[in-house]
Amino acid sequence: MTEAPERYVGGGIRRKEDPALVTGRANWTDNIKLPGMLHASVLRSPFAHARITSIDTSAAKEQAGVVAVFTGDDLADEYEKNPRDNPAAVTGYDLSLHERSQGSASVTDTADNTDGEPVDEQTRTFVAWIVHEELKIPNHWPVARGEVNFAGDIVAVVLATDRYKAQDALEFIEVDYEPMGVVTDLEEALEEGSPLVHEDFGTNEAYTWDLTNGDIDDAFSRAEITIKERYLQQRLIPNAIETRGVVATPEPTKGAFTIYTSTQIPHILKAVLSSYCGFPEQRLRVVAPDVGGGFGSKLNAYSEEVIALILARKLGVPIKWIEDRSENYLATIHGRGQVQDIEVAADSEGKILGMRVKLLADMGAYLHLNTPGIPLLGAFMYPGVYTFPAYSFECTGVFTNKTPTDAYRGAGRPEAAYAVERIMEALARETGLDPAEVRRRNFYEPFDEPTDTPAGIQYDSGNYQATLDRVIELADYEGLREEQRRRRENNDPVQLGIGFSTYTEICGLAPSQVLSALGAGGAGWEMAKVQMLASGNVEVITGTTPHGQGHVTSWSQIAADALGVSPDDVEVHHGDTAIAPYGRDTYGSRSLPVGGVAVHMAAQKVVDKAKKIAAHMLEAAEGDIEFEGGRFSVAGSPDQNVTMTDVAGAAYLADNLPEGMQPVLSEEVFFDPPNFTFPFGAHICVTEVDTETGFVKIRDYFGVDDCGPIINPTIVDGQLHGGIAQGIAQALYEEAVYDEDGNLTTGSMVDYLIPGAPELPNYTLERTVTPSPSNVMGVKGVGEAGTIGAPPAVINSVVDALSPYGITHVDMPASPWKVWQAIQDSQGRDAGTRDADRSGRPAQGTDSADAMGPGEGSTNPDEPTGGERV
Ligand code: MCN
Repeated sequence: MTEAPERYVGGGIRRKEDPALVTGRANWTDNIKLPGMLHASVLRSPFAHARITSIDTSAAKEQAGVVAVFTGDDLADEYEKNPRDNPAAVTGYDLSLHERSQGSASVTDTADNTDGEPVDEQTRTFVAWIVHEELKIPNHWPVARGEVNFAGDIVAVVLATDRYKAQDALEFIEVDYEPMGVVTDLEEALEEGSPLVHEDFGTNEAYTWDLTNGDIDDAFSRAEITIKERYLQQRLIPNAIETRGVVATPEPTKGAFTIYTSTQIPHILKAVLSSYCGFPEQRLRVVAPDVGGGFGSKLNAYSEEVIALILARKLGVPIKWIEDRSENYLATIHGRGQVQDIEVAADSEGKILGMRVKLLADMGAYLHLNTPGIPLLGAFMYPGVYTFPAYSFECTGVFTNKTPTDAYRGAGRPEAAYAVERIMEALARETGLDPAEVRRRNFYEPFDEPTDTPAGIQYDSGNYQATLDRVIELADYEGLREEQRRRRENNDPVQLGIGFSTYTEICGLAPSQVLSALGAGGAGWEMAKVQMLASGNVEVITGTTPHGQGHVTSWSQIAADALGVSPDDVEVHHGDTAIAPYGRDTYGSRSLPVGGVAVHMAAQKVVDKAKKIAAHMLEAAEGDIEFEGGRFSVAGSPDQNVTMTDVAGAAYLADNLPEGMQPVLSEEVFFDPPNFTFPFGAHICVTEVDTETGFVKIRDYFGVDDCGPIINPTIVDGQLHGGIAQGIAQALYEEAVYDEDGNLTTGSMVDYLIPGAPELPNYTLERTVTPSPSNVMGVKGVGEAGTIGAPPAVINSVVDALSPYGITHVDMPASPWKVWQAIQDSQGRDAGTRDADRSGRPAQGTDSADAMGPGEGSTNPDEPTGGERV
């Protein structure tokens, strides 16, 4: 690892972003007001699946302030004014025009529009991650044509002089729908005779993808213990503070447009919109102003962005659309939504011999940018921190009449960590080993260079024992077990649970070749430009797009240390394709291990050039020049020196540079790492479970995480706090529930429970540092780590508290109802043998016999929230 000067890196300097954010001086998309701007509002389908038989917009057009109303058919010719020969070659993505022959050849007739005109022969889609050559890609029109496929699909757009007038006019649009069969359940969707989301495919199966490594059948035939479990990953709704919003405006240059949008991916979006709408890419500028969070949901190209752009082009005026919170719940992507069948084979000592995983993954009604690829980010992570000889994985993507799914913090990896960490508990139970011990028996030995995994990839570095040992110490594990024993013996109505999670994850999304091999379109590099102005002050231009992660601060620290200046002298520019034409944006905890490292490398290049100039100025050999604290001096003669500022001035004036050297100090780097990074950690969640009410309180939460060397400990703590909070939210509170007609019944924050500060504990966090060989700084990402580590720690804790009842599983979210019902069920089934009192408490000395069997008794179909859980 290259040594970086340690002045600011590693220090918890305050976030430079915050003064503007906390004093109302941030520039959100909704703050943008442009002359002549029209406001768009969209009408959304109330049906999850229906044919549109007619749309009458005449009354809406008569409403005060309304300028225009458009249906899907009205806009059908607007998307692609100047079709490009090969969008994929230009953007790195093959986005908008997939041949419609995939999956089924006889499909064009069903794509007729309502006027009976056949639509073009190509599929219009936002999907970029083509996981499989047989992937079925449905037509995804920004405004529906002929058919709606989920409640929330856009059926018409109103443009008016203000947002309220546009919204009011929606009520005057008359749409006749002919309801069609609805499917919301993943298993039902695959049954013969199920309603089809896209009839032309003849199936709801979007794809099946598999992976096998080692002799999996042999592993299971040799095993003394086999365990099979089914876990459910409920759907989650991402809740960024700022909802989505977009302003598209024509620029004075003919044919040029700027789009301001609340996005995580201005660069990728530029390529997508250019391709989808047939815009010359060089005339499109995408700006992500201040963005109030995304958590993966803004890692997408959305219909409303296309609508704003094509209408700005059609009418020649700025068009603005701002999402309200109800729309956010319906129409911004959802996360998770999987049925996980997992099996392990082990010997009697608890050593794993093999693992089989079968997933059903809910795609929802359409494929968004990465929808089919999200479960595959988990495919490589089910083995977790455990090494064993054989592994098989199979995932089937399933269409349902629900909001499309895509990346939500962790994206595929929380699902994997949950399944493996839950089944490790089952293995501990089966072998009678302590949960910590069964984990230790299966850990890798500590390693600091790439090491093969059961899934056929290579982890970069790891020391899982160290994090587990430390978290056990930190939590006083022995003391906790002692307290648990006391409570059990005293028949305490509030039982104590201790839950482990030892996780790793794949992040720092990166190697272009690997991403390409997975069908994700490649291009995992990141760009950074570092330029010293004549004054010696610094500008950093980055291709990352922070929306809460503090890159301005972190990148300032990195550049400041390399260049010997103060972070206050560094300005970081991001999120504007006119300033940073190249970039691969922010997601997959990639920004530091790829983009931050690129900043470091570019700054080093500046120093290297400056050193040559300094040598020239000091009339010394370059090899004799030392650089420290912003000063170049001649080795052994410290008085002979020039400052970095002197050198920057000389480079700018260019009147006395070494022969042949170009002026100014400005260096650009494109960094494409050789591997991902794999942060890891060990968490212990301590819960108090009220056996009379089913209420779960998280009493303590301990975490020891390792994301390599730290740039800013305050930011890392913040990332972990937020991430763990989101993991706890999945474990105990949040769930998107649909009724059988495909209505989202948790359509507001009243029904969709987001925990606030009172529900969350104080976290006790520490870190170990295991540098990654994937980059010169040794850093690993941390943005999703908490969300990945937390859910199994919480559920393991709840189940641990309930183990005297023989309860072996409670599905997420472990609501008071589910916990209470699990207790009732366990007593009902075991009434003859269990000596529990009427309050539902376990009797003294009750053992943890498996009354319900692994995976059984965990779903509670009578739960009052009702609806489809996955
Ligand atoms: N960091 C550090 N030292 C490390 C690792 C990280 O100081 N060893 C710092 C970095 O310098 C950066 C921050 O932690 O300032 C996060 O870096 P990284 O782990 O590279 O993650 P990204 O910046 O790529 O952020 C993406 C990640 C993801 S995928 C989601 S989802 C997520 C998250 O970040 N969404 C967020 N954190 C979020 N935080 C906020 N406030 N809002 C969101 O929407």
